[in-house]
Amino acid sequence: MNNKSKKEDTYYESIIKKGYSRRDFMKFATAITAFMGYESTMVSQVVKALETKRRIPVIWEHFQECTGCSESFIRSDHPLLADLILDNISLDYSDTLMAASGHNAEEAKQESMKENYGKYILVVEGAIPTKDDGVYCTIAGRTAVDILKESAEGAAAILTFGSCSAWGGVQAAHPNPTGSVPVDAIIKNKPIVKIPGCPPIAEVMTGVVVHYATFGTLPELDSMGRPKQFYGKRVHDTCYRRPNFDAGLYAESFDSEEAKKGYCLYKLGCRGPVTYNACGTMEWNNGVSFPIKSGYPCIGCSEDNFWDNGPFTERLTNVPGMGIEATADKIGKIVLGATAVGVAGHAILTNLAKKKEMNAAQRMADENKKRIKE
Ligand code: FSX
Ligand code: SF4
Ligand code: F3S
Repeated sequence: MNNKSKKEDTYYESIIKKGYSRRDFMKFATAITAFMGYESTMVSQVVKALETKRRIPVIWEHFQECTGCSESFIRSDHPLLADLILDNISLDYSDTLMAASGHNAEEAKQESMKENYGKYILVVEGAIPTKDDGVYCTIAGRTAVDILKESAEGAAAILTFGSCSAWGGVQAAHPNPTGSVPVDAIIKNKPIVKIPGCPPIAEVMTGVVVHYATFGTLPELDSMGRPKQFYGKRVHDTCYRRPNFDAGLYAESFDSEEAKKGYCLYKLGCRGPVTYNACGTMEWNNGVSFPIKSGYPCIGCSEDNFWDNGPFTERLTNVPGMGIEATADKIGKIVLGATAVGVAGHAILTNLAKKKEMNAAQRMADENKKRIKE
């Protein structure tokens, strides 16, 4: 941490110094290109950037949160990536992940912020309580509001990891007793990238950090400040149960045969149709599964206000913007319960013409079931 010789190395140099081979490096470059959401044709550009760019310091603040976002982040499934993020990209300060503690840690942060003024990335996890002068979250005797303002001042950009720092999170749920707000309610003069999810997918978080580290620019954002490559589609658009939704095949209870067969979980409350996230394509734990694949409906954990949109097992009455490929920008801010296309109407398939479609969907559900078993 805060090691000057490391700061002078390019990413490539530091990777080689760690004892990795050129071949390892190339594999790594291919993996992070995919994490960033790019096609494999971008690998050579990523290689070039890693060969020439020097590390970017990261200051990582934790406020009102459960630390699930850090837990998710450190499970990025690539050893070299973990090395790069946790060491060479360097967390100059993270009160969860750094080795230093107490006064030493606070001094290291001050030193890094001064030395890297205008250049470091500020990662924020957790919401910021504003009620009663911010007393509901203090670190080293200072309020979260105070600390955030100070660390934001010299930041080149701010990444809000998790729905808490992006939207306010569960702390801001009605009646929001501590007056919790997201980062952009306090910081108005810095580029802010929102990476919501409770927690976000590990590869999405690392993808955004590595994007900035390799290209020196922020990824393209949607109108709500989320990177388009990860939040451009609804969970519903990439859900493997989608053919069953389209065919009107819905599970009626959690323990039913239909639920196991891969029938759609819409009637069990699934928020996939109004949730923008990459769970359907990237999945979790190195692509092992995601809530819907594990048999539980999406609760919309990456959406603003999701905590007040329960009960989660109650089905949505209406779903706006049912076109596949619909993006958040096209639909505008999604409000659960907004009027547009009534899913309930869509669901009722009784005529014979639909029978064929249902049989085809049934076959697909069986194949999915087989896939899940494998
Ligand atoms: Fe919030 Fe992250 Fe949910 Fe938890 O730190 S987004 S409560 S997973 O951990 O901030
Ligand atoms: Fe998948 Fe949910 Fe959409 Fe059904 S409603 S297809 S389970 S995202
Ligand atoms: Fe969250 Fe829904 Fe994905 S609950 S983890 S956005 S499937």
